[in-house]
Amino acid sequence: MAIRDILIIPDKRLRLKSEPVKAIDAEVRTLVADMFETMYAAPGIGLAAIQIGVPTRVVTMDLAGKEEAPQPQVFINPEIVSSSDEKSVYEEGCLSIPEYYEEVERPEKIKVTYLDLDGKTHEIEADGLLATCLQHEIDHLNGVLFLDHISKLKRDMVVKKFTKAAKKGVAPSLAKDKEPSHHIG
Ligand code: GNR
Ligand code: NI
Repeated sequence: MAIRDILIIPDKRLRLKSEPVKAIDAEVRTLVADMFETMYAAPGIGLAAIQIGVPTRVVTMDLAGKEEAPQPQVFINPEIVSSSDEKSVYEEGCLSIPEYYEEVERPEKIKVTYLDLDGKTHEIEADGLLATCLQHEIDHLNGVLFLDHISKLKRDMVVKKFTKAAKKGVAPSLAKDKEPSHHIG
C-alpha cells in the first residue's frame, strides 16, 4: 500500500474522462487500497482514481463521523440511473482544490448502480451526504469539478489563483484578508 500524490488544479489530467474497469484484478485491488490510504491520510471523505492520476472509474468513500467506526465503501463503474427533480445545496470541498469551499446545488436524491470488489452489481438510492458525495465523485470520473457548478466569476478567480501558485511553485492563498490593503490604515 502507498499514499499517492493528489493532483491539484489546473492539472489537465483532472479533465480526462476515466475508463470503465474491465476486470476486478490485483491491479484494481491495489489501486483501491492506495486510494483508501491516500483518502484517509488527506483526510477526505471521498476520492476518485483520477485524483491520484489513474483514469479508471473507481471511487472510494467513507462518510463515518470522527467518533464512529470506519465505513469504507468502494464504487466501481458507478452510474447515476435517475435523479430527483428536487435539489439540495451543500457546501463542498475537493482535495484537488485544497482549502476552497463553496455551496453547490445538485439533485437531492439519486439512484446509482455500481460493482463492488467482488464484481457484484448493486443499485442504491442515495440522499443527503451520500448523494452529494457520489455526484461529486462521478463528476470526477467524467472530468467535471465542483467548480463547474458554481458561478463563472468564482470559478475564474479560483482557477487563476491556483494557476498562479502552480507557476510559482507555492501554495495558493485564497483568503481575501491575505491581500495587502492599500486603502486602510
Ligand atoms: O473530502 C471531501 N469532502 C467533500 C465535502 C463535500 C462534498 C464533497 C466532498 S468530496 C471531498 C474529497 C474529494 O475531493 N473527492 O473527490
Ligand atoms: Ni473532489
